[in-house]
Amino acid sequence: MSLPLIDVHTHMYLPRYVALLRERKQIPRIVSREKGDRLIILPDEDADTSTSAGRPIGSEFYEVKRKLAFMDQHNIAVSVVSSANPWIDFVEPDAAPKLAADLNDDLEAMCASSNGRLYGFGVLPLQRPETCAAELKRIAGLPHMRGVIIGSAGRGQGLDDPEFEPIWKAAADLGLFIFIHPHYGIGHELFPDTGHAMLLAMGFTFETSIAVARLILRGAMARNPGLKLLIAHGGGTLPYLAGRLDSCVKNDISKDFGLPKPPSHYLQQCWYDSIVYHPPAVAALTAFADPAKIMFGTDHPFFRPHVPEDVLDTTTWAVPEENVAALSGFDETTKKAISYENGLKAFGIKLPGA
Ligand code: 5CU
Repeated sequence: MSLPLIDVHTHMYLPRYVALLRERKQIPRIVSREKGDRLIILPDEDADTSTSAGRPIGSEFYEVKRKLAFMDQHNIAVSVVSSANPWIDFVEPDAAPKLAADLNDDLEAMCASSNGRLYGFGVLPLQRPETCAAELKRIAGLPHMRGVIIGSAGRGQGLDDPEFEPIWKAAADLGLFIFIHPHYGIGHELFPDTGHAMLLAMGFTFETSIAVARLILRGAMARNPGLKLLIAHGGGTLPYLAGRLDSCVKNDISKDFGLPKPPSHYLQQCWYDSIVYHPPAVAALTAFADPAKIMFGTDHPFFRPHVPEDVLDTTTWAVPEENVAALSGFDETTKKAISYENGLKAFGIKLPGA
């Protein structure tokens, strides 16, 4: 019998957000084409004027019944759903606080009617940082919300933006998770003509790594020891580069970061999803991070299999399969911990029916 799964990295574009993307003429947007709708979100996709720009978007991106069908197909008992990139980054600052609150209420309502199958990470109006602590406080009162998803770029100045300090403090005080996820990627000029592959594999993972490293080096975790960061895609490159980061900080004759502990100490306090695909990568992650802080994820509905729409919900997707297979070398205790026990504990939830 396969183990039940708790999926902590799984996205949706909520219907209110989809309506907004359909109205837009600029990136991010959804365009209707003869062969179906296309979702255009990534920076480089803006330049592509062909009918195959972006990626196909079907209702698996925004209908809750499709999320539940995917979960049933892959033995996922509970999902902690987050809005997908680029969240509300593009929204005018004055409109952002209300839109964030509306989306957070929509997500709570969706989770509340799921019979314990769905929980959520909300969004924050980062373009108005002074409003975020209050929204976090409001979110903490919503029974199915467990934190917020934040893009690695913040509002464009990185996560060590001094205006974000109240966000870290409020999240730590309220016990809410901050799920750090990439969107813009870095190094675009270094990989021309490589489709989405290099941006997603390298640009996204280094974007996340640099954002979290900056946050730590500027002392946000040292100042807020209760801060719970969940870092996407196995922490990008951080579990592998943590020793190098420690050494470079220690040997930097040009700068004293004034950190009470080396960066790896703070990285070891973080939570990580297990979306790294290969056994050696999960081995590196489990060797570095606290094994009680690694949790299964799928990145659904991205990386959709190329099958006709009418069989999609009964098709086995590669990403969950690969990430379950990547755990196969571990003992039963570790497998159980990553598959579901760590998620249950971190988010204070029960398996439905338990
Ligand atoms: O395929 C993609 O573009 C993506 C994306 O944009 N965000 C994500 O989380 N995964 C894949």
